[in-house]
Amino acid sequence: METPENSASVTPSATANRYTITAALPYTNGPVHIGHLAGVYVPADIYARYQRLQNKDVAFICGSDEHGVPITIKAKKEGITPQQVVDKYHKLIKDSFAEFGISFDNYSRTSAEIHHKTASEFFRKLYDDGKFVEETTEQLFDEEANQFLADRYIVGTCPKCGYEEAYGDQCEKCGTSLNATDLINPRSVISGNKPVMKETKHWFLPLNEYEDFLKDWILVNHKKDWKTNVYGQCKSWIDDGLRPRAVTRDLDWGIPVPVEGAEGKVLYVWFDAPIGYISSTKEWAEREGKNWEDYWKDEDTKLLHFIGKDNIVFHCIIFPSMLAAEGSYIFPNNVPANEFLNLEGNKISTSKNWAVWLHEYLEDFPNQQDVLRYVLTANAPETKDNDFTWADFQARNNNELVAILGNFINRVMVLTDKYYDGIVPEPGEFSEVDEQTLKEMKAYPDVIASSLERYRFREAQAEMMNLARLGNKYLADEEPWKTIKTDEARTKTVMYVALQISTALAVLSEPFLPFTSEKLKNMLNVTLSPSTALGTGSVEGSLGWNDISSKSDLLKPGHKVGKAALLFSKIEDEQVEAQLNKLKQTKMDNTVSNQENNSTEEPKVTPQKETIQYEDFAKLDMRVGTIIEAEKMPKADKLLVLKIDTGLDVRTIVSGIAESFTAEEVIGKKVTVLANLAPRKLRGVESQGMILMTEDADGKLVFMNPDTSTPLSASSVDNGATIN
Ligand code: B3M
Ligand code: ZN
Repeated sequence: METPENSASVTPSATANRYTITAALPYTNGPVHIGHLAGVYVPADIYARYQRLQNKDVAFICGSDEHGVPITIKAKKEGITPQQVVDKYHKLIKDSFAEFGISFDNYSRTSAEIHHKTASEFFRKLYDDGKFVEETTEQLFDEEANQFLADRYIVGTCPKCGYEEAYGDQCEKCGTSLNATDLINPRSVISGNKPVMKETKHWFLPLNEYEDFLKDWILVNHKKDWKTNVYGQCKSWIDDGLRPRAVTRDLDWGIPVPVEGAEGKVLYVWFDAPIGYISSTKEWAEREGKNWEDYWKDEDTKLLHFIGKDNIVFHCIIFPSMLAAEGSYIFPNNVPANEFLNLEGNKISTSKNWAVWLHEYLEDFPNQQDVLRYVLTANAPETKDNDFTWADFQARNNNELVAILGNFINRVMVLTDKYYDGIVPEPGEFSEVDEQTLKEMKAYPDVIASSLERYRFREAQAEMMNLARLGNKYLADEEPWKTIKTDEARTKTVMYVALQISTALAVLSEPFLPFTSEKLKNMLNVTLSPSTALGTGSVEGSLGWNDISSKSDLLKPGHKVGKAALLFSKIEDEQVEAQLNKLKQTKMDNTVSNQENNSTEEPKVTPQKETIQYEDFAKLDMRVGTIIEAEKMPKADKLLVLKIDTGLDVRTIVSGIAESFTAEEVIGKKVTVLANLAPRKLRGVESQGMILMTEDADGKLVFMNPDTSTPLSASSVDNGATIN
């Protein structure tokens, strides 16, 4: 067993008594899969259950995120209304969570009236207090669709990392939060067209005004206790400098902007969604007769946001700035964001159907929710992206859950029934081994708690399994099935000790394996305090987390336990093969549909642009230059910073060719330079022109240089973008 490294900082006395635990509101544009569970909902649930067992006052809050562009895109694709989309997936998602034992105190939805009201009032307060900057700016507009393009309606090249499929509000590759107008080479998701610029009025939250607050709050106060991935992302955004961010959109799906002169505009989904945590808390508090403000405005409440890594900027920078602007709220104490889970070596993808969907899992593995919870926690992407494989799923079930935990409990229950008719025997004198074993058992609540308080769920669960290992080893060493023939008194003591460990496991496994814990409690005939998701308060005779170390008899001699029931069953090779075949089929389907798409859509990828006149062409000032210096742009996969002698001058050009050429390779090359392209800044470096490139038959980039007389055609690449 490991001893806690810095238990001093996490002793229960240092922790709060009230917890508001939020889990990211899932977009209702598809069902939920194992990536969602592993990244957000299982760790959040473990934490909430654990705090309840500590008798803390917990509000575990979630709901469906029903606004935003992904939902309208889905509706368009399926030919139904956005409302139909959200109704369908809200139910599916809510059911999946319930089936997997995610013990939300409330699961609401952002289409709920209470949410519209809460979000509108929040906006209105900031508006009335003069916290917004109202500005008419030019935004991207799709003339064909007759619609402004924001967020996921627009894709283009990320100015920061060069990723070509970045969205209008965020690059999913490097996590940078963007304004749509930042994108290089933007194109409309609706029509594929290049947008035009059109004026429109919006309200901006001037994030720059919250820089000092954020610096102090995150960079000073939370440097030590936030996960390094979270802290690092925040630091880099703050260091890069924050800019005003539009919190309204020209869309017809969302919460109407509650001010005059804002007809046809709605709140930006990332403005309303986090307020969804507040409205969901209100809905719950109203139902339960509580005061919601205790959970959002009391300094003694610990607010925690469980999210995936792509949501960090919204929860650590934007939402806290909104809360600061409002003025009466507490700030999150921690944002334990996880990395991503892959599936069999590939990125989980809804559109490619590369996922294990929760509702499908349950069809194939009925009543085996805990197995999936266990494997996802054992493999949780806590510090880096991780891989889910079916082979690992099988191995962890068969070698750990069945062979260790299941086996131990089964032996204890069967022997207690057989020898003592299910009555806990009176122990004799404890041997040194017994004393040592009980002592070790009593140490586990603190050890597991220390990991949980630091959001190390894999470690915590591994320790819980170590307790089952302790029990298994104890039985194997003490062999009650042998001593029963020779030493009745000794056998009673051994069985008593084994029953205490079983009871400890019923309590300590509850956050991780709630269904198993439930069965175990029933078998042992004990109750937990407080029982799952049912509020607070100790019930006489029931067990809480800390009773494991403090109570002398967890199960008193004379207590009657029930019969053994199977906790886990072996997963057979055929079951694993069936899952792998399913994925193989998905891969084949994807290949076929790719080929189909390619054969029908290929010409669409690079359609010929409209005819231009010679006068247009004549405007291009092209020169032959020589690359005299080259270096890689730090932290950008694609960008090289080049110094080019054009004959006119020596100028700097930032070019997106680093994936095809090294800096050394290009020095001395002759290149064609478009010299009179308006300069633009990339990653803080001003690029003064563009070098022209083309592709060979294999799609490899080739310099259009005068020596090889490459034709001036196909694509030219620069400024991190492919200009077709
Ligand atoms: N719906 C993004 C997502 O599902 C978003 C989270 C909102 S939390 C306030 O990844
Ligand atoms: Zn990027």
